[in-house]
Amino acid sequence: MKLYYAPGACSLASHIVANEAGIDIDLVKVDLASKKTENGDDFLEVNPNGYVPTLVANAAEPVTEASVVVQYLADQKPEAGLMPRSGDPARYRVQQWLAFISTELHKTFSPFFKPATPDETKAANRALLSKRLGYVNAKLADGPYLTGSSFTAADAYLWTILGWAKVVNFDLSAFPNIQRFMAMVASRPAVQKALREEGLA
Ligand SMILES: N[C@@H](CCC(=O)N[C@@H](CS)C(=O)NCC(=O)O)C(=O)O
Repeated sequence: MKLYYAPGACSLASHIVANEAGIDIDLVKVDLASKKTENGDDFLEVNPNGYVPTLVANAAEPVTEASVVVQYLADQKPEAGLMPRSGDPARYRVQQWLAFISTELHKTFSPFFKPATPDETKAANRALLSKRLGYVNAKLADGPYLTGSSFTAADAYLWTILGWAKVVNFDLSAFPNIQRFMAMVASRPAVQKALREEGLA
């Protein structure tokens, strides 16, 4: 399986899940600006939308969308417990978090990385993020992870997205449970391995 990624981008969540599950993946680095892979190939031929994560597995069509790629990878090794099995009501809880992270957090952080984003948009997004992170912080009080005592694909996604807070100067000090969560996930060997493999540690 090939995982197309950019260092520190949302694709890091898929990379972490693969490492947590012990799945051997081939990493292919993408330059998101030029849409070229590290081998000089045209990434748009792999994913016409030009974004990571993009997973090329067995099917003719690649698997895309961060919230789905992590599920696909977790389902390859259900015994790792990164996604509850189909039919288990707990699966919906993890999927609910994946959708929340994708739509309420990931896409609210994204405009900070675009130079043309107006200041008013940034201010509005900061306010929205504060609100949503207040909710996440309260939920993590029962943790240590989003759905309780075991680490899931949703935790990998949350940790990846909130890692951007530092980059865009979003202060997390008002959210102690989130800070504790960030430190705990950072110390996981699979996470450290992913950071090293992306040249970030
Ligand atoms: N809808 C996609 C969006 C993924 C996304 O925004 N990826 C970013 C990196 S975090 C990217 O590759 N951006 C480059 C681009 O959109 O041109 C998902 O949910 O996975």
